[in-house]
Amino acid sequence: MAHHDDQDLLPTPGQRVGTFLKRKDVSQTFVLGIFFTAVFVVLGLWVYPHWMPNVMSKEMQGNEDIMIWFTVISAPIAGVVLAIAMESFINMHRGDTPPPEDGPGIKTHGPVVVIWSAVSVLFTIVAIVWGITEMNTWSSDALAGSNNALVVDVTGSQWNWSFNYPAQGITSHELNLPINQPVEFRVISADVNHSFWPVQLGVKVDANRLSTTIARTTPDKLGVFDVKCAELCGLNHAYMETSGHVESVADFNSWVSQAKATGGTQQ
Ligand SMILES: [Cu+2]
Repeated sequence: MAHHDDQDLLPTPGQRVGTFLKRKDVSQTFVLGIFFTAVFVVLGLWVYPHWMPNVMSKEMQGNEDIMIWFTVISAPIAGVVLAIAMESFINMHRGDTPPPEDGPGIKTHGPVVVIWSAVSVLFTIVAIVWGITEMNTWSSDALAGSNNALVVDVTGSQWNWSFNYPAQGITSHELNLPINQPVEFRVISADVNHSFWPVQLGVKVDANRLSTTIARTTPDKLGVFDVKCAELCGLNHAYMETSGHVESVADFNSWVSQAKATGGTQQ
């Protein structure tokens, strides 16, 4: 266990940075910091992608990319914080009583404040610029696909979703979408605020009572996706979910004609 004399408790002015870096606890923290950073990079690049929902649209791919890369670039921060915590834990004084007096106050260290602030600003700028660029791509994609977009009117109500396809003339509690065709969800609520979230399609938009909100995406993978409500909307909010299907164009068309044959309303 390290012996702490008064010297250890003194603040560390700039000219003593060299001495500070040579301290055993500091170098141990440094090594632990590198180790934990590597762990978070591995988690971000290889583990998280398996835990996250399937990617069934370009928008979802964009969401996952930003989450993965932001985990990687912020790994050193989490790594260093965890290393300091771990170092303190390893060197804790079991059974000690705390010193009767406080050590000297910690003085502000200019360069540390400047570097810390600059790094935080840089991270924020990366997130903002990345987010805006991504949103811009989405809007221009949506604009390019708006002529042949499939329109689905989505209504949220306590506590289920219903889907109306105006061009096809059908209403259903099932959400079926043809693959590779842009879709425009026009979302509204019949009662309280909900939030329409087709998870694997990578979009989410509020469902309000008096104004229609729009979310656009293009499903590019066949399969099942989850439809959830992402706004606490009452007792059965957690159960306000269903599943949707991305189908081949032929399957979608036969579902539409089947639904029409049964009177235009599918349950
Ligand atoms: Cu809801």
